[in-house]
Amino acid sequence: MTTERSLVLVKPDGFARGLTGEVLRRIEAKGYRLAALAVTTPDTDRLHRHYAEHEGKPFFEPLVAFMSSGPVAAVVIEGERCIEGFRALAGATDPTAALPGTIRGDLGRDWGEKVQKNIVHGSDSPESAEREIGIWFPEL
Ligand code: DAT
Ligand code: MG
Repeated sequence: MTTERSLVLVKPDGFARGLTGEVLRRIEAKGYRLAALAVTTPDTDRLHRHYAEHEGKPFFEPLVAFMSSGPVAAVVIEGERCIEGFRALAGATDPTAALPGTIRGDLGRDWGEKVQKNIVHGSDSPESAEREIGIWFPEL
C-alpha cells in the first residue's frame, strides 16, 4: 500500500463554469478521499511559489495572471497512488489533445497562446505534493 496525498486545484475556468462538483465527483468515484477543501482567490505571491518550477518560461506570467483572476477550489486528496491516479483522471495538459474520458478531455477545450484553460491542476510527484500542500494548506 502506498497511501499518498496530492494537491488538486479546480482552476478559475473550471470553478467559474461550475465544474467543481463534477471534478470532486470523479475524485470520489475513483475512491480517493477528500482531506481538505477550500475556496479562495490566490494572490500572485502564492502562485509564484506554486508554479516556481515554471518561472522564466514564456507562459509563466500569463499563467499566474489567469490563476489569480478568480476563485479556485483547492483540494487535498488521499488514497492509494492518488498522485499518478489523479494525473490520469485529469488527462494531458492540452485539453484538445487530452483523451476523452479524462477531465480535460471531456470538459476542456481552450488552449490559447497565452491563457490556458485546462480546468485542473494535480501534483506530479510526492515531493511536489508535499511542497504544494504546504503552500495551500500550511496547517496540514
Ligand atoms: P500540468 O498542469 O499538466 O502539470 P505543467 O506543469 O507542464 O502542466 O504546466 C502548468 C500549467 O502551465 C499548465 O496546466 C498550463 C500551462 N502551460 C504548460 N505548458 C504550456 C505551454 N507550452 N504554453 C502555455 N501554457 C502552458
Ligand atoms: Mg504541473
